[in-house]
Amino acid sequence: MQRRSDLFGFLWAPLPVHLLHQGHSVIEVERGKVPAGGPVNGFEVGGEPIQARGRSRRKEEAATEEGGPMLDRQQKDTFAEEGYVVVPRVIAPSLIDAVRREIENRVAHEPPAAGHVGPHQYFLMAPLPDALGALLFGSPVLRAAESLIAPGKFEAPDHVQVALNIPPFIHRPGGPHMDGLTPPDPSGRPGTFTMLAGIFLTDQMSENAGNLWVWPGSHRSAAAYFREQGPEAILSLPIGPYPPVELSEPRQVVGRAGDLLLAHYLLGHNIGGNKSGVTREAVYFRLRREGHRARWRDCVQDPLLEFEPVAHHTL
Ligand SMILES: O=C(O)CCC(=O)C(=O)O
Repeated sequence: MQRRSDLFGFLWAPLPVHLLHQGHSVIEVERGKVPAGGPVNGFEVGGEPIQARGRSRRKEEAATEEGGPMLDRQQKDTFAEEGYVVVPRVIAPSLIDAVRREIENRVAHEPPAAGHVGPHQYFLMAPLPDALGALLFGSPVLRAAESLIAPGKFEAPDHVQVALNIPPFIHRPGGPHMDGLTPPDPSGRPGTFTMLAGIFLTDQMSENAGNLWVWPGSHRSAAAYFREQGPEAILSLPIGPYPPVELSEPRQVVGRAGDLLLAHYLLGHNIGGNKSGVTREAVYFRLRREGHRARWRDCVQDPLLEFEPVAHHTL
């Protein structure tokens, strides 16, 4: 087990959405020492996606058919157990291409500072640009995410995050964070939500290519902490934006353009380094199940409360 010991690792936390404007650039300043990541959920580092083995992988084909089954039992159980799952080939290449063109235009109009490396983010508020809205509403993404909360539905998200990671960025995160805490919602409520939906716009099949880092199972440890300390403890965490819990070894999430990451709100995660020659491009939607705002206290103590299809899972 890894115990977080590096305070410097917690200096960075995402800016709250209500303080972010289009084109706001977030520079991560944390530096830290973390053991190398292990095999990655759904994939083996540098290998073929496990889910994709034995299946044809035609370039212009989205993995999931309209109306077809979404996450299978194993993927749902993986989400419950590890707090995240990567679903291959959810978004059609034509949608990915359209979003990348939109991002290219935005970068041309609001570029990062000359010589900037590492994270560079755009938080776009609703109404979302067409290409970005289509990622969620014109693809199987929403249905895939909702298959974890059925019969629940998500509210329409009020923003989308375009997350670039520009090389060469020599960096290892010192520990995880949770989103929406520094500072919380203007209402005083912490900015909790149900699930992060991340869409890979570029391939990130090897480590240290700008990949998101996650701490598998940390959603369960965080929930145990809030059961013990009470949910309001989320607003006064002792060392940065994550509860002081035992952590597993971190993993770098790998996947290809068009793959979908679904991550539990409580899953500890952070920005990684990028030693590849390519800017990592991803888009994140923060999805909140209808009614979440009123029951956030229960959600942070009972990690599967909003996830009926996996609620049987013994944690
Ligand atoms: O750029 C990334 O992949 C990570 C972004 C992140 O950690 C966040 O926005 O909370």
